[in-house]
Amino acid sequence: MLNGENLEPFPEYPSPCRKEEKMKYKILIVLIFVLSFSFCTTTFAVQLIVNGGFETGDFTGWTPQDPPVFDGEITSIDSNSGIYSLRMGAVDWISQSFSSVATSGDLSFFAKGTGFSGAANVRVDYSDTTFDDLLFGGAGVSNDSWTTFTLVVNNSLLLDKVTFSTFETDPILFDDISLEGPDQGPAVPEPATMFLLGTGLAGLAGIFRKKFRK
Ligand SMILES: [Ca+2]
Repeated sequence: MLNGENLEPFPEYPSPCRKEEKMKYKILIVLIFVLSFSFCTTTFAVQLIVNGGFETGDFTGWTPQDPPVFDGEITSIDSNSGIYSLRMGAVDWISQSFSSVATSGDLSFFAKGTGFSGAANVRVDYSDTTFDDLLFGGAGVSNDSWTTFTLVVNNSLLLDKVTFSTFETDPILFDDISLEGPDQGPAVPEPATMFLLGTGLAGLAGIFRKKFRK
């Protein structure tokens, strides 16, 4: 009697090919966990400078010297990267204070003279207590090209502010100012980030699982 209700389903025996697919799936899951772990243990340095490339087109994050002494401006005439840079004239200064305080960090920036004779002089102050005088160009070397400076700030002071000053009568341009604080240890993603990461990985695992089952 051919009655569908009485027919026993064929038992499912795993084929060697199916076993191999399951093994691939397990390896994939292990890889995902390893990648997740490395993501969670990566250290990161905090960028302390806001608007270091001046790409907001204004002085956001910065405190310029009080006008009318300050005749600097954000200009789109020239830049090291992006559209804008900071142009400062004679005896101008601009500073930025940080909400987070660090004891050391790597300060880097680009500066460019405007082709005047002699060396261009730029002063960088840290927290109003120490400074570096930097010269570029001069003695047959033009200052009319973007020059990069990297200063390792490492002192016992609390670093909460940097100031850039110019002393030339001709303008000097600044761009891409960056101050990275010390490594903050393992990155701890926010719960929302972890949720997105988790659902993304689960989705990825699902896609591979379906693929392997085909
Ligand atoms: Ca820029």
